[in-house]
Amino acid sequence: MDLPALGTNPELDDIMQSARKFDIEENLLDLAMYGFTVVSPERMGTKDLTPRLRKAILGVYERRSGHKIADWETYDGKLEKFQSWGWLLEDDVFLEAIHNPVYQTIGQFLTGKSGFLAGAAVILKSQHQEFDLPLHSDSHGVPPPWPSFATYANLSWLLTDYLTEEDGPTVLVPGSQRGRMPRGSESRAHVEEHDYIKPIHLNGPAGSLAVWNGAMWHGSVRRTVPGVRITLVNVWQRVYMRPIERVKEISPEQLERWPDLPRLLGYERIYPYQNEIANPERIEPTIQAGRDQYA
Ligand SMILES: O=C(O)CCC(=O)C(=O)O
Ligand SMILES: [Fe+2]
Repeated sequence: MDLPALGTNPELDDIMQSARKFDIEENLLDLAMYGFTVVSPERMGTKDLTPRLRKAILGVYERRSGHKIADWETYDGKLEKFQSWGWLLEDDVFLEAIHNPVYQTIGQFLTGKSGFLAGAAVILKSQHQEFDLPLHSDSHGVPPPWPSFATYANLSWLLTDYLTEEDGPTVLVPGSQRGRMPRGSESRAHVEEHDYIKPIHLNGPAGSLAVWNGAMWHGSVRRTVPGVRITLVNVWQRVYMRPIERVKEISPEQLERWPDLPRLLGYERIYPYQNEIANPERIEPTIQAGRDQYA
């Protein structure tokens, strides 16, 4: 039977039909069962996007920190402090990336069609940092028992290779999205042997999209080779949540090129109210999102 064609769950049917079109049904199954997946650069169809995202990131980094990295492949020094959130409206290539249809299908699978991009951060990492990020969950403020659906989704553009442990990859604990926050020494299970927590290293070439349910336990290991790991992190949330980043002005040019930006970035919200509900047409989608986890 062709279930997505039967119209029994219209919100889900749309997502599943897109998934079939883009050949990512197996990725959605990984996400549903294990909590994470990696979509290959070929499937993302973003071959030319990767170098442009890297270039834009290094440009904004230079502007924010005053530090220029001439060659990310060989750079082996210290990275300067920089504002890690608030990247989306800094360069049009970031907006181009969030219009990738494979990316959007996955964001919607996890947070519903009303899900929105709550923030964009950049992580740069050289072997100078000598730091293993403890295992944690990004589902801040969500008490246990956690819902069966994702409240947060992390869609990370891997802009450099994550092929070996030396690259300093993210580590993830498959299945942990169903539980609770890690406690005590559980947070160190990726750097010390642990009897029941078995983290794995994320693996994918530059240009992959790594996606995990935000509830999932993850951290990272230090980088031990020259060069800079470059990651663009996009966090999606459900419509009832508060965005991570402060609302910024979308320029008239950006709005003209991408009229869906206010919706995608979660600017079209019903809450908080001022004196009156200014946009009553926003009420129904929010209520529908409470009826159906894919809405
Ligand atoms: O640097 C990493 O690989 C992990 C980053 C992280 O915790 C996150 O993106 O939420
Ligand atoms: Fe995290």
